[in-house]
Amino acid sequence: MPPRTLVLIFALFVINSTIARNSDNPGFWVVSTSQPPSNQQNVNNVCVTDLKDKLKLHDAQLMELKTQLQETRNELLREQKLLPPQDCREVLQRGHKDSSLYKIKPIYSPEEFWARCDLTTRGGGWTYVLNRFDGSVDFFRNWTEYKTGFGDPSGEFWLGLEYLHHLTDSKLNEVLFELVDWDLKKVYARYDKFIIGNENVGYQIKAMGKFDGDAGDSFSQHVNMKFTTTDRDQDTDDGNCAVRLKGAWWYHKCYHNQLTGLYAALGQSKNHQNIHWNSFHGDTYSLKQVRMMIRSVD
Ligand SMILES: [Ca+2]
Repeated sequence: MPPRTLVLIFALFVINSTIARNSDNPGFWVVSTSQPPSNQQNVNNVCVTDLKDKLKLHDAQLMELKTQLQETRNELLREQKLLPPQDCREVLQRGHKDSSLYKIKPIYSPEEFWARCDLTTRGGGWTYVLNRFDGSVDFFRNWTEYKTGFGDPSGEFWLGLEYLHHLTDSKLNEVLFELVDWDLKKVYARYDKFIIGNENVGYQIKAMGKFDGDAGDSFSQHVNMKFTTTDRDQDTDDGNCAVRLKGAWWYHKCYHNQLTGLYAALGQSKNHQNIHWNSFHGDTYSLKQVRMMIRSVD
């Protein structure tokens, strides 16, 4: 018998004597050790648990990578203008100059929608939330209408709480209020952060940033408040502020401002049911024009 064959036979003998079929795990071949089988099984169990943990971690990392890939893909498509801009700031960044209506789609919005953009005020890039200037649209509406929006985006209108949530959820936003009295004096109030929660939390104001402006701060008192309409009372008052004040808002008990109140000429206070901003003419002065707009800052 050739020496190489003898070596192979010896090697097979050694391997065969050091490997045994594990009776508890018939699917596995394990190296024999001097440890009792129970210890070996413990070691195996620890290994399996460790592998499962690693698989879970890898699955989570894979999901994260998929999300990043999708976002990068969307970003590229937007850059190539194959996807609508996310908001009016992106409309401005794409080179548009006309303050008009544009189709937008925030990242977390399931659908695209028309938005009115102001591309000139204070650097431009603002998405309208509310616009009132002649009383042509009735703002005394129910929950569904405030959720989905109403009015004419070219005229007086309310964007809709659902869209406002998607916009502020997708990017960090600031909010601007512009107020005009009957002498055409214009003032503003700006807050450098504005986040609206989803419908499950009543479109609550989750965050409101630092104030600046010459209108005075009459909104930060409303932070953490949920939205109240005639048919959904979520304010902190014993009654329903929307019913009493003929509007709908993030009332507390009840207001420091109300931009959805009744439209009325100067002096017609209508029991505080008019459009007002307390630190600008108080709550018995009905403002002539009001705009509420948001702009992404990141
Ligand atoms: Ca109440």
